Amino acid sequence: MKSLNKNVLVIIIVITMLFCCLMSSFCSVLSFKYNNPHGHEISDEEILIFPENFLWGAATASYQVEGGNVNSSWWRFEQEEGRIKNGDRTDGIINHYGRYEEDFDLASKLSLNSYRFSIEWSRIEPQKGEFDEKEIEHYRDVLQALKDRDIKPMVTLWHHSVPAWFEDLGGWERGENVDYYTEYVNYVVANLSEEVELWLTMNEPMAYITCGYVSAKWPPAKQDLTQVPGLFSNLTLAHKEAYSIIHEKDANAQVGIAEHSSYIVPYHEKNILENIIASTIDYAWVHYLIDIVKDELDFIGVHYYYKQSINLSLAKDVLTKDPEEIENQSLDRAYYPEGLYEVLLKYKRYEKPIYITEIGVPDYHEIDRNQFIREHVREMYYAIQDGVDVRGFYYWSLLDCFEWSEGYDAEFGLIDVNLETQERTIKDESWEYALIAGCNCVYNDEL
Ligand code: IFM
Repeated sequence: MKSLNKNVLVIIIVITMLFCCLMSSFCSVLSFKYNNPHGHEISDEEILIFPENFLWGAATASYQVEGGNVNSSWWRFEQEEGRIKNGDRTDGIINHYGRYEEDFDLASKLSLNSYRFSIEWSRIEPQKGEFDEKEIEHYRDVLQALKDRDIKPMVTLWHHSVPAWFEDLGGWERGENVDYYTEYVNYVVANLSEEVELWLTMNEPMAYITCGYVSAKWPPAKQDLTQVPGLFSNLTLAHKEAYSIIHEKDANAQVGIAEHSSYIVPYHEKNILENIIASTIDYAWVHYLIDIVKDELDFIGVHYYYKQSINLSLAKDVLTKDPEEIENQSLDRAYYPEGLYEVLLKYKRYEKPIYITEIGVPDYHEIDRNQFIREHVREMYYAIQDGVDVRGFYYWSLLDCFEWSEGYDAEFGLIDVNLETQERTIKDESWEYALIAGCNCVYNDEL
């Protein structure tokens, strides 16, 4: 009976997804035909000013910056031959765990008033049911160090890395394992909720599913599409449970989820099929999940990095890297600031506050980070003008860090970290962001 129920549930989820995708595509094609809402008017103000109390921050994730997370699934993975580019390792490299005070001093120099970071589940609960007080004390110290500098924390409870024991028990594949996550969340929230108002229950669940179970570039590195519906329903359930736990402890807390949203468009604007595929992927990748958890969301965390085009005239790589887009790429990413405006407008329908919880560019590429940030901030300004309630912007990332299977090849940081000496230096290309954060405004260079 139990397994019958589970199968029925999976079938219902798949049918609902397909139905929603089709409806969304249909509506989007209609709007493409009759009301193409592309772009915005350019302001004639020289300086574009943001709402009061706007949060200007930077983000990191525990596994990518701390080092020494020996009980994580990722630790095991990075020791395996050929998993990480150049055989890069995390231990003793960035060491934010030991140097967070210094890093926050630099964040203050950059005029940041907020910092998004994640708690490492595998530190807090290194073995099933064993909670490590010393580690929760560490994060209490981190929060205190932020408070001393007037930097508001945004805390992610789970950012890609899970304890190895959790993965061994089947991880997010098994519905009953959601309870392990809620026990961990209970423990963290009971200990830290007095110091935290902004929580993210999880980071980019769809990226976790895709990289862990489709491309198999991340642990548990399984290519197994049959797991996808179950993972999806377990993760959305985990979010809902965490939402309730946080609110039971603190009714004023603000709880969100961080979503990876690229700007997906038809390569040929008038090609109906490309339009349908683009909006179907957009719906399945981002909005389906939000539709399911929207009653348990106080805000939405939006990540925007690049544009992707659907080009059916290509023999392969239909979700394309077109030649003129590649020109602007690193990590196979096509930068397109205007896409941020379009993506934000799509979130307007939920009528929830939005924080841009990640946006960033690595620095091995020609793109000037000052310009990159200025242009994206400007697009965010226009989205606010057009009614999207954006309340904060977090650059990814504060520090150069471990870019998962890409190792240290992609250095996104506002702050350079010397990988041998751990010495920190604010990059020249980060100062414009400091100006923006300091004045709560951006220079309008489109005039
Ligand atoms: O480094 C990642 C982060 O962990 C999740 N969002 C995208 C970033 C850059 O690729």
